[in-house]
Amino acid sequence: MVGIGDDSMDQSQLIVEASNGSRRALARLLTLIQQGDQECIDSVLSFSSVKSIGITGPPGVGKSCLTDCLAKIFADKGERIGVLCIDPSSPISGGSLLGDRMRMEQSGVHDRIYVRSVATRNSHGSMPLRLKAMISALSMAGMDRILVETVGVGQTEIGIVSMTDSILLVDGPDRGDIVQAEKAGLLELADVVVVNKGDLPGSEQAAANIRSGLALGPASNVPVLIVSALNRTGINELVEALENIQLRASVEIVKWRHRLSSAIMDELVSNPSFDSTVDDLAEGRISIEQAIQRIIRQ
Ligand SMILES: Nc1nc2c(ncn2[C@@H]2O[C@H](COP(=O)(O)OP(=O)(O)OP(=O)(O)O)[C@@H](O)[C@H]2O)c(=O)[nH]1
Ligand SMILES: [Mg+2]
Repeated sequence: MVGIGDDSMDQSQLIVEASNGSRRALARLLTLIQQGDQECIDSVLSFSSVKSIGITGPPGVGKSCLTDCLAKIFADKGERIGVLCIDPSSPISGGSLLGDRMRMEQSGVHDRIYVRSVATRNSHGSMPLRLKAMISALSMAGMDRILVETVGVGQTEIGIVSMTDSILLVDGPDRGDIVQAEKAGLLELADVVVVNKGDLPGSEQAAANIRSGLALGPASNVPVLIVSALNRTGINELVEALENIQLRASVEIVKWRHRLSSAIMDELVSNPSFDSTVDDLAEGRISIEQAIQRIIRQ
C-alpha cells in the first residue's frame, strides 16, 4: 500500500486513478517510478506511449524557455502536454526545481500542461528505463505529447534522450559545446538542431558552423534553425520542423542500441550481487572476468 495524502491505495488503484485524470495519483505514481518501484514501472510500461520529444543541449542555452514556448503552442492547439525536466543536480527527494518552475512561466498556469521535475542525483542506476516508464505513465494519464528536457551532451544524456521518439538539440550563439555533442555522437541522433538566443550576435555564425559540420555526414538533411525563445521568433518554423520529422533507419538502429545497452546496464547494476562484486574486485579477491561471470550467472 502506498499513501497519497490522507488516502492510501495500492499500485493498481493508483494507476486506475491516474488514468482517470487524478493529478495527485499521477504525481504519486511518478514519484514511485522515480524511486524505482518495479511493480509500478512494469505496470505502466505495458501502456503504449504517445509521441515524445527529447530537448537537450549544453547548460544555459535556453532549453527550459524553449520547452515552455513549445508546450504552450501545442497546448493552445488543444493538446495536453506533459513536461519532464530531468535534473541531474538536485537530490531525488528534492522535488521540483524552483528555477525551472520560474522559467516555465506559461506552462505553470496552463491547465493542459503538466510539468514535473525529475531529480536524479541520488537515483541508483536505471534512469533511462524509469524515464520510459514516466513517459508511459503520462500517456496513460491522457497526455497527447511529452516533452523531456535534459541538460548536457554526454553519454548519460544520450542514454536518456534515446528513450524519446525524436530529439531536438539546442545550442547557443557563443558556445563550442556542440563539438562535445558531436564527439559523444549526440549530433548524429538529433532530428532538429536549433541555435537559440537568435536575438544575440553570433547566432548566424553558430548555425553556419553546425550546418557545415552536418553537411559532410549522414545527417546533412537535418534542419538547423535559429530561434529566440525570449522574443518568440522562429518558433513556428521550429514547430513545423518538429511536426515533419522523418524517422531515419540508421538513426533508429543507433537509438535502439543505446536503449538496449541502457536496459542491460540497468539490469546488471540492480543485480543484488553487484555491490558485493565491486567490493570483491576492489579487495583483489576476484578478477574482472570472474566478476562478469558471477553477475551473468545470477
Ligand atoms: N537573449 C536571450 N536569452 C535567453 C533566450 N532564451 C533563454 N534565455 C535566457 O538564458 C538563460 C537560461 O535559460 P534557460 O531556459 O534556463 O536555459 P536552460 O538551457 O534550460 O538552462 P539549464 O537547464 O540550467 O541548462 C535565462 O536567463 C533566460 O532568460 C533567448 O532566446 N535570448
Ligand atoms: Mg533548464
